[in-house]
Amino acid sequence: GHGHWNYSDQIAWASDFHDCGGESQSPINIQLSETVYDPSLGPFVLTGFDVPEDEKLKLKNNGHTVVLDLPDTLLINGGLPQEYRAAQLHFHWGSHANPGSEHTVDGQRYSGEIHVVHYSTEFSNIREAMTKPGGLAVLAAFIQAGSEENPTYQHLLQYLPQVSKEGQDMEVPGFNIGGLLPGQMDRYYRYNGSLTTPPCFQSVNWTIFNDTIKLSEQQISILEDTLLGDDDEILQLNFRDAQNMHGRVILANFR
Ligand code: 1SD
Ligand code: ZN
Repeated sequence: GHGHWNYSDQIAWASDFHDCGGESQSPINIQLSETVYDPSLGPFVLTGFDVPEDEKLKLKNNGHTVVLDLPDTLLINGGLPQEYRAAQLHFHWGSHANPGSEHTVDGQRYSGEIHVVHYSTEFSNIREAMTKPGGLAVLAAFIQAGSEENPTYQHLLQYLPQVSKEGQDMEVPGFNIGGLLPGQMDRYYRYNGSLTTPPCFQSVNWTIFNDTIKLSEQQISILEDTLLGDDDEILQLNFRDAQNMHGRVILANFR
């Protein structure tokens, strides 16, 4: 019914949430041969992403993903046409048998994807910004298996068992949030799209980093196997299918 949605019923989203049927939807497949080089896209400047331990951050299982609220002192003041303030970050993942990133590259899906959601400092809060063109900016990066444990990710993954049920939340100590993003942030793709969940507002300036994040196989399993969704089943495969480009162009700041 209205207001409720799930990943196994994506085709029905547009009947309850009009924008989900729009022409600037996310995620998309990044077809590399069709990206357009734009040398005017500058480097990112992230300010305040190293959060001190005594500052507590809320971690919550919302039934669709796990969300870490970010202090409003985290700012992006480069790489985008205006200044944006961080609101929260969350993840999309698959299952042991299937990868679960939202964006794909030449049809390839990665194990998972992190989204760091920001809103334009022209607005006083994210609610106001999320309905306006360019009101939001999401930084996205792919998660894939590597040979070593990722120490920054342990800061978060260790707490997942404590928020395993839908609606559970807790406070976690601050850490270096920037360490959750790829080591190299100089190469990225850029396009105009939407929230990947209902209400699918078409207000997102998307950045997808070329460099990926490496987690150990065991860390990826913790992400895939620890949380329960709104049906009390294991929360897995929480990604939306690739949406039609409808003539949109994907820019790349490198070639
Ligand atoms: O899925 C998230 C949703 O949970 C919420 O965070 C929203 C912004 O308020 O963003 C979408 S997404 O497009 O970043 N996946
Ligand atoms: Zn997301």
